Amino acid sequence: MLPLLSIIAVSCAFNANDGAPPERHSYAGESVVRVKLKSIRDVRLIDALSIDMWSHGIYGGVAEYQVTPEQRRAIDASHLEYCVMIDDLDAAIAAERKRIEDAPEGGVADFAWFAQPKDLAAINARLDALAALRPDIASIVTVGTSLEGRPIRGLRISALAVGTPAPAILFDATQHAREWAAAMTGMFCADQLIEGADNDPRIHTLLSQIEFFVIPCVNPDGYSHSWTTARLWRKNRRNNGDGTFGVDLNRNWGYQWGGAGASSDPASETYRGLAAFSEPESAAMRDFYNAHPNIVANIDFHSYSQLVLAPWGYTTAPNAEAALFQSIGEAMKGAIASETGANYIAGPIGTTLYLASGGSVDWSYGARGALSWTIEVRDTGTYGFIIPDGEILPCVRESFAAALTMAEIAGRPAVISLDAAFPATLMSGVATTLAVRVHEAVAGSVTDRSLMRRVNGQAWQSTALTLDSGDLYLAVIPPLPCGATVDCYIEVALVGGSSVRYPTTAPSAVLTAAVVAEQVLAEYPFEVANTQWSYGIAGDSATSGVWVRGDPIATSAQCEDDHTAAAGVQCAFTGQGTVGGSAGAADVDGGVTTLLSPVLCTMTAGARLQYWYWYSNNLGGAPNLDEFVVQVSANGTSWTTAATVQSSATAWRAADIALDALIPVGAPVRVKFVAQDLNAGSLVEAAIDDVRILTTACTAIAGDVNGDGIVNGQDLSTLLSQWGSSGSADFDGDGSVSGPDLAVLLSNWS
Ligand code: 0X9
Ligand code: ZN
Repeated sequence: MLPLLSIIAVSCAFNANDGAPPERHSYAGESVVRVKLKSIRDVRLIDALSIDMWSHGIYGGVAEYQVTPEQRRAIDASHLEYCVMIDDLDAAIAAERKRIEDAPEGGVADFAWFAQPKDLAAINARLDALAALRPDIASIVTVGTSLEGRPIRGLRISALAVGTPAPAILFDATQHAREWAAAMTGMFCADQLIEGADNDPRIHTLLSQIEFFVIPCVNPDGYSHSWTTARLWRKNRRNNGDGTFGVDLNRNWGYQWGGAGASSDPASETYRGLAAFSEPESAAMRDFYNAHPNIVANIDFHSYSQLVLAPWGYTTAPNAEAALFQSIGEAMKGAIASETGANYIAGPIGTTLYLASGGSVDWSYGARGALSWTIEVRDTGTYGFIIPDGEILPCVRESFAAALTMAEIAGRPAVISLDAAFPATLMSGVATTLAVRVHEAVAGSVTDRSLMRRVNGQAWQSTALTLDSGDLYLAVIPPLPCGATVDCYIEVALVGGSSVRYPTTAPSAVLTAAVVAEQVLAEYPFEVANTQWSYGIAGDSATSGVWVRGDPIATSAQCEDDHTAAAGVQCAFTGQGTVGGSAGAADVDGGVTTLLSPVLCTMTAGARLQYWYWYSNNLGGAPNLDEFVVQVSANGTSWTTAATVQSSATAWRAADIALDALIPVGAPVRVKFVAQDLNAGSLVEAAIDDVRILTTACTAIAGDVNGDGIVNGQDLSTLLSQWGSSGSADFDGDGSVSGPDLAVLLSNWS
């Protein structure tokens, strides 16, 4: 934080209301309630019984709504369950105003500037002061002019001279006026980038590579209005000509403008405007993007809900680089958690929040290819837009941590990510293929893409990635011996000789996996009869749908094929139906039916039970009430539940259960699968296939003195150094390393 003691708020030269103070909008008697949304009917009801939605609610969750006293009485009379977040909205707003008025004037030392929200004049004054403080790295940019004539201002921050070819990153905030915490976040980003320019090595490096633009208030008219007149103003200040004001700037951008989650009603808080980019504020931002084709990434800050949101907003369909977005989003979420411990959720807008078309990040990514996120900062609804003073600093700190992490990953000519987490273990003896995304932010900048690997700490080896499709490349780790440890990283070489790596700091940070072997202790694919398995046992109460083994005949609830259609046709399932039978044909009725295994193996440390299952219970008179239970036993008499399934699917699903906590080592392992139709009658169908018990331990190889899974020169030299005395190479245990030990080693030479 910079010691800008000389800055005090200056009066706002562009305030259209320079004369008499405007009359404040009264929220008298209004409150904010959090409503439990148990059905789609609840969502519709509360929409009708509220004046504004503060956060979005989906069926099954909770959301906050602003309500009048009449609406609250109607909610009281309804079946809706709610609790009160802000009982007296006017009082909460007045208390916030008083805190701001009482704050020490010009309190700008240390973090004090971030102790209270700041109005537009204070924001503009501070932008000027920051530029004046470090003219070598910071300069004012003016993006354009708002409808009411206010400049939309920000800072360019970089150690690079203007015009130097480099990727640019844009942080912008406050498209929505009332989201004051977002404006503070933008200001903190600017402040910290400048503050850390010389003394924070991460920031120093970033400023030498990237041109940053920070626009803390994209909607200055609305922002002013939220300070002077209506605290909860969201949109810009367009006079819609029908008595209503305001276009939602974040519904006015021109990518899929006019789609879902935006309103054509001028009175709506999500009014999209008459046309894409009809508003001077969004049009100015578009022009700014177009004037800076080097913008490769963006964060658009909003409040509230604690979300890191990626495109798309206009559809729930994933974008072509969804995996890349998710992995960078998760990195931001992690940076936030390590800064303050706060929990944010990372995901695409459409599936994490709601559909919202015409948003800035959809345009930024869709029309410009920039990796763009919306971050909804604090809180999760306790105070909502009226963020308590003490929460501003942690809020902006964690958001800046996310911004910095994003810049380090995405502010490069190429961006690397893995589709799935790097595996902790690899199977020995088989190649492992990793799906790697290489997003070329600056086209033509990449010369080479490779997987770097080293086994047991030896020399690094390189293999080229192969192109699959789009930005997806495949990296193949060749077969490795059991017991080995492999370190990997991805390296993308750039024109000019520099490179981008994943992890970014490789090889000081690497991706590490242990190579293990799968040992199957027991396996039953149900293809051949095994009379030791019991299909229904004494004490079962089902009157139909008892377990059988065979080739199932499908109904709309039961499978037609076993799991491994290629390797056979048989599985265990609950009751054989007839061709063309109804959904309820031979389903489980009247009670319990049990599929019981014989002793499958002796328990070994680390053993896992794997099987494929089919379970459907969402049809019939009382759907979704029953459960499928899997139990294991160490003695055949007492049983421990290893898994229960309530969710229904007409598909085979895999299960993988660690047995360590369930069965003591050395005990005989038995398993049973229990399908049941209890209480009210419903339609239950289950099937089981490919039951296996396995471990992932390496078998010791005789002669492998250092236990790295390979018998090679290292083992030989250890053996020779122990020649004639006792030691780890005394395989036959005769007290002396000698000829017979050497013979063992050579016979197992890898
Ligand atoms: O609805 C919005 O515009 C944002 N939420 S807010 O509560 N701050 O209004 C979410 C925006 C998601 N981003 C896009 N749809 N582009
Ligand atoms: Zn917003």
